[in-house]
Amino acid sequence: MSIALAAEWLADARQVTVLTGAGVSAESGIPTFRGDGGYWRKRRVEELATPAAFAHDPRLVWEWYEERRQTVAQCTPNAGHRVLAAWEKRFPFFLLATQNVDGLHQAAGSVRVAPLHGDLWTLRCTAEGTERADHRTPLPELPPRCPACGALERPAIVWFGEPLPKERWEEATQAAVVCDVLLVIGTSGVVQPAASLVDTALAHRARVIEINLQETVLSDVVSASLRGPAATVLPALDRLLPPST
Ligand code: BJW
Repeated sequence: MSIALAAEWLADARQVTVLTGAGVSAESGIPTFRGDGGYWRKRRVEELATPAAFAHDPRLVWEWYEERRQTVAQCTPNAGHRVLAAWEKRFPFFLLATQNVDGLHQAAGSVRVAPLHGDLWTLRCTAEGTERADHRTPLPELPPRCPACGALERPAIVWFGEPLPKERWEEATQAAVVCDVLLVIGTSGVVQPAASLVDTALAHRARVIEINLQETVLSDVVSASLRGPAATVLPALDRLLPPST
């Protein structure tokens, strides 16, 4: 698949939807979940990001998040994030559904964002369900406690076995239904239901373009795959588009 053809599809598109994963932030210095370096203290994400893991050892789970908060706090958006932020002004309809919790799309200027898996900087009270933003890292107390009632707080993140935020998910699904092009960037495509946006878009005759360093479980079903780092491929694609009016 040539990048020139992908650029032609994009140039013809009015409605563009994007699904991003950890790979889009890799070049900002944030490790991905799977593959090399995808483990934390020899544990897989599937063992840490669950309500059961938190109930069993909230401090351990919080230590993982604390480490990630410290990493992310030092990272800035890369050229891939910036191109996607610019594209929301280019296309008449644009939605960026992200599985990432790092906030780098928003930091790059993206507004039309549907965060499917939550936010690293929001804490939720396990007793009352109230949420508050807290950007301090390290947090003064680990695990943190709700300032109002003293109950344990958890990260406001979607763990395995938990439903995605209803409104965000509906928005993303609708955007996959109506789009001309779905870009799937830097995700292994193994986590559901986010990955099913690809099937939804294909079922509604969209062209689906994958951008990834390597082949994934989605590569056989998408319309086209572009191999390479997102922070290089996205600017290259952008340069091939006609000037926006
Ligand atoms: C680059 C690059 C560069 C590197 N440039 N590319 C159907 C079938 C089977 C299972 C299920 C199913 N439906 C649901 C499930 C269960 C489960 C699931 O999917 N399990 C599978 C793992 C088997 N899903 C759930 O439980 C979800 N909830 C749910 O379904 O609820 C149903 C329900 C309904 C009603 C009531 C109750 C329940 C929730 C899923 C939550 C996922 N959460 C996590 C962790 C928390 C977030 C956090 O702490 O950060 O989200 S898991 C983790 O994986 C994280 C990510 O967002 C997510 C996706 O990972 P991602 O982004 O794809 O990263 P990687 O590392 O996998 O891949 C990186 C890619 O980038 C690679 O391909 C690299 O090659 C590439 N790359 N550098 C371009 N520079």
